[in-house]
Amino acid sequence: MNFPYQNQKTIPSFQEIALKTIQNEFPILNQEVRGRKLVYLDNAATSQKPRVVIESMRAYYNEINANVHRGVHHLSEKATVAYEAARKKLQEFINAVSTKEIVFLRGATEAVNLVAHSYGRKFIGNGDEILITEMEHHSNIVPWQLLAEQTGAVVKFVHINQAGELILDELEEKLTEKTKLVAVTHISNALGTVNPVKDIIGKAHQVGAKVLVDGAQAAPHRKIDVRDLDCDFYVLSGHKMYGPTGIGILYAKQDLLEEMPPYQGGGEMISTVRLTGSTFAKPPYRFEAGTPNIEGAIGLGAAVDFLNRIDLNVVSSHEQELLEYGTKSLLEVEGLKLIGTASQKAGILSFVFEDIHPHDIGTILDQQGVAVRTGHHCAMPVMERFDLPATTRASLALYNTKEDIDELVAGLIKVREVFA
Ligand code: C6P
Repeated sequence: MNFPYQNQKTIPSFQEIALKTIQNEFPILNQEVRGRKLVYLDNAATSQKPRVVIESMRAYYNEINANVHRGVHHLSEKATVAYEAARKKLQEFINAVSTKEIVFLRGATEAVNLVAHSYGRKFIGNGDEILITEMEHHSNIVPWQLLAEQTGAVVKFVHINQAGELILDELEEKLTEKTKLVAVTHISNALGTVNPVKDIIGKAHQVGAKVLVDGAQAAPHRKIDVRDLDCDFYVLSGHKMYGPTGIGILYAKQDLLEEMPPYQGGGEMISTVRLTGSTFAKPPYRFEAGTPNIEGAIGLGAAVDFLNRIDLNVVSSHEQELLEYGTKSLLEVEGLKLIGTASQKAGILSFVFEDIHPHDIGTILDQQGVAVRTGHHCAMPVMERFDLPATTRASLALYNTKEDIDELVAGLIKVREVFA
């Protein structure tokens, strides 16, 4: 007789129970896609949202919706308090010195563009150098190219090796007194490489360069401490860290923000406006022209609360365990090659599989209920480096499980059957 209670494997572990509870906080995960349980492995593109984030925005509209910093009436005061409380949560989340260093923007892309337009046009001129890397997302490449076109500055690159790691000797060679700014990603969205940003920042500062760190892929997965890093700018997107879309932050050291001219003009960012000219508000408001994304900021604040409560160190070790399991499982699939094998890696599994086009792989996986991203991942120079048009990318979040990886592998076996 098969009596289940004599088999310990039928009893869930502490970790399995905790994961189930976490998954229950994400209503969207509890659904079937094409008749199969949804397996969501496209977290680097955008993460799913926990109940607390969704509820915080619903409550904002149900209870306190009003414009911020403008009214003396009750609702406006409440909305302003909630909006500024969210700024405080972000400040503490990344250990910034002051809320004045936190600018709410649409996301990482807008934040890099702000720095390029405002800091860049004032402080980076003809012949100056901007040092970026071959593994950057387009949003940390194109703004610098546009700036260089406008100012005569030169964009230089640090290349990556076959494992997808920055060639640090090259970085040191290319850092000179001409370098005015280094822009580097904390974690590569296409390869998963975790860059030694603290060392890079130290080296850049020795030649007097400022450093912008693109934290879009880091903030959901590890504790960020901008004071410990000593970065000058840090950008992140809320939607990748369990918050809503359309909101993110630029962190910048206060003295830098004080010196930076406005990026956009409009309401809120001014001190006085006369027909003959205007003066501008202090940071961060100088950079928040117009009515901001109030519900987005509140939702992002709730996402920070959620991450604090779960504990990013726990998240990080869970995802690291999954990454190891995923790496091992994928390498057992014959004909599969991982792209991005850095010794320091986060939960991103980018791969090619025989000579099957990633879009076909993605489509067949989708038929099995498995969501991955396929394409160049807005990192075309990375694809060029590995001489590939595209990869398939599975990216992990705190609610993923070993079973999700097993489903991915089972889906890949199906892909092979279809193409046999
Ligand atoms: N990467 C991905 O699937 P926005 O679009 O502003 O929220 O984030 C841009 C961005 C900047 N830097 C890095 C390292 C990123 O990964 C991203 C967004 C998504 O990989 C969408 S292309």
